[in-house]
Amino acid sequence: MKRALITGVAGQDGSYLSELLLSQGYEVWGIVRRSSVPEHQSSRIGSLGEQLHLEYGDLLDSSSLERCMRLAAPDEIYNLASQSHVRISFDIPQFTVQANAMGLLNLLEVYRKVAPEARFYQASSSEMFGNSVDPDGFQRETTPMNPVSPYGCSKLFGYSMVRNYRNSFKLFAVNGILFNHESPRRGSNFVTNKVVKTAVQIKHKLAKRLVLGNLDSFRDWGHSKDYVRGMHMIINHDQPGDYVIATGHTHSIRELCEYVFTRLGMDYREYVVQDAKFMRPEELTYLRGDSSVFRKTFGWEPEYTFEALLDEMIEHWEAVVEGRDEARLAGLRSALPM
Ligand code: GDR
Repeated sequence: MKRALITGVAGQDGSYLSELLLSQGYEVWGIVRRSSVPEHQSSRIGSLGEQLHLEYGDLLDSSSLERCMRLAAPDEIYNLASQSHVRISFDIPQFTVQANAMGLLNLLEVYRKVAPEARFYQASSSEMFGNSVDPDGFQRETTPMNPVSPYGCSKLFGYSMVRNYRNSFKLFAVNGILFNHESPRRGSNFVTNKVVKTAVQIKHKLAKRLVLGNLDSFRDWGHSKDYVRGMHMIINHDQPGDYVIATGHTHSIRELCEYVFTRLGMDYREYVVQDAKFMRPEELTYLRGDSSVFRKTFGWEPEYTFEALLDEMIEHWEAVVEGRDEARLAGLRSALPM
């Protein structure tokens, strides 16, 4: 039986990856940070119950990482934990860099010393590209990286350290350079879920308007479920490498709003307003990933289109509002986070 250790296990990707690995017979260990809401009650991983081995730990506490590494004795380590919100990284830049850069380095060091035979996956990000675009309109593995946010800078450090450790210490350490990936489990302060959730609220008269930042940036949105399959493929390849995972399609925030509101029988222009507080000091304006190296190497294809992804998210929030998901209805009535 293979053993996996996942940081960020209670997040969107951590929960889908846990389900995937458990379905393949893995013993799955997850590191969770202590918070006032016990993680085993989290709606994302709560249903997995005792199939998951959860341990308290923190990327900023090396001794906790070492304890978890020894307990889990993993064959595969997935570092999915981070301060993952780009705009908020401008408010808390030092914490973001500590968690995403130093935290990753802490984990790499424990990996190198305690479990060097294991394989290591780092959640790298398209945010590392910043506003670099190849002449054909895509970002790919060879596109220059010029991040435009504290988050992007911290991720570029992590990406580089993983390559450095792979080359210096002959470790099987890899990067997945993932473009935006969403699902009903996405946090409500990321734009897809914010748009879908608020549009459903508006339709059911639980909200009056949707307050957004920049409507004219473009993103390449896929489904988290498709992308965690990709993580597992990369870490199980016969040689370590770094790969872009993306759909190759791009849409603006405006197009996202238009699709979601139209599906719900409304015109987004009547409800969407802009507020500077949701703008970024420097914006990454355009993302469109070329994942042909990854597709060719692994035969991967996404199962979800942009429309199928949003339809699933709409159906999720409709179920919540219509009272088919009572537990979540209470949360829906509370003020929206940023
Ligand atoms: P992103 O995702 O920054 O690309 O990073 P996010 O959904 O936060 O923003 C996407 C785009 O939408 C614009 N936008 C808004 N964004 C948010 N969050 N809230 C708003 O109200 C709003 N209005 C407009 C943004 O300006 C941006 O252009 C995500 C994260 O998951 C990262 O951790 C990950 O690495 C990358 O995707 C790939």
